[in-house]
Amino acid sequence: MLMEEMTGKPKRIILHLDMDSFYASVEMRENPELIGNPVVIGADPKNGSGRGVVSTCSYEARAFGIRSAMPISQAFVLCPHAIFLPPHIPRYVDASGEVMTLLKSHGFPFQQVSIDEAFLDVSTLENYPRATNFANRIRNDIRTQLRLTCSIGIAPTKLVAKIASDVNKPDGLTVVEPGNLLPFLGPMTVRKIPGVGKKAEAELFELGIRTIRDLAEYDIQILIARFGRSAIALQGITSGIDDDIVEERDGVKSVSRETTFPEDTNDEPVLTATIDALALDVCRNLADEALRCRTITVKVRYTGFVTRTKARTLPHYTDNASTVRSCALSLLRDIFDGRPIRLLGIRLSSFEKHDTRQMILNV
Ligand code: TTP
Ligand code: MG
Repeated sequence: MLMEEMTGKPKRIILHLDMDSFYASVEMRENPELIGNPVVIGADPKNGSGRGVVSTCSYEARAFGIRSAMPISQAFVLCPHAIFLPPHIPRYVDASGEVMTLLKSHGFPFQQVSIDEAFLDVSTLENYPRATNFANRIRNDIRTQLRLTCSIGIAPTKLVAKIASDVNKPDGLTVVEPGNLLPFLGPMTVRKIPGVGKKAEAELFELGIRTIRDLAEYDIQILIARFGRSAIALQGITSGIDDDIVEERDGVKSVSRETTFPEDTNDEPVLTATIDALALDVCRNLADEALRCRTITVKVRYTGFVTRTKARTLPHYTDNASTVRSCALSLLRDIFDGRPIRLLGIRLSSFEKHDTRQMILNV
């Protein structure tokens, strides 16, 4: 408290969420027969002679020593009976959108940092027990609504929240209150600090710095001489002071709406009416953002969570609901196979900013 008064920095509570074995988990959701097996997503192993790398793998595969970025041939040697699958990126982008929509829905400042991780600034919850309850609610919602698991870290800064989300993976929650920073971080190797790679680690080792505690106790002048001003932030990690705020950095990349039916349905008039309503809804959203789009994607989730998406890119930009509607209906016809549908969605992307000045000049 005293430190906050001195620095004038408000006390913050930051939540970092990272999905567990993300690509592999999405594949397991699509195909539950995979659950419980070592699943490796990446290049084709071609019986051990394959080139390319592992994108990710299930925790069962990790037990064999398989890791992201490892040559796929090595993964094959470690576990030849693993199930090797090629990546289906649109599927993961879609699932990522579901996670991010759920996270954003609570109205806290939000920042997505990669396909499967994001920060929320939950300072307005005021204390750690409330933030912990909120995190458990998110975990539960992701589990029940999206059938995926995640790991969450809560801490006074983004950097520490990110480190925390990683320590109890998978399906973990780690809370680091301000008074616990040094006991939590102190014993960790400096390599745990995001941004400290092999090279920085080796340089720190040369100075005799192995753990974050060593770093915190080291003479800051020597660190600055060696690493420049960035050493201040590096050493400050244990103080809980960090100016890096949670904010959305990118513009809108997509606008989407989806509906989960109260009961799974394959009734065509119901599906058509739903597409009508979704098209109107997304176009209204587009107008609010003063955007026009070129790419329309329809998403269908059948009973049992098998999801299909299909996209079409138009030759021109549009914000017209009936154009979006007819394109979405034709996409739905392409992917609908008659099975009952649990969820139907439309996503618009590839935007241009609607320039009203330009329109007036063009008239
Ligand atoms: P990560 O969050 O690093 O990994 P993960 O979600 O698979 O597993 P963890 O439970 O440890 O968080 O990355 C998210 C996704 O990004 C991952 O599922 C696949 C992709 N990815 C790659 O394609 N190549 C890589 O080298 C890494 C690290 C990730
Ligand atoms: Mg992850």
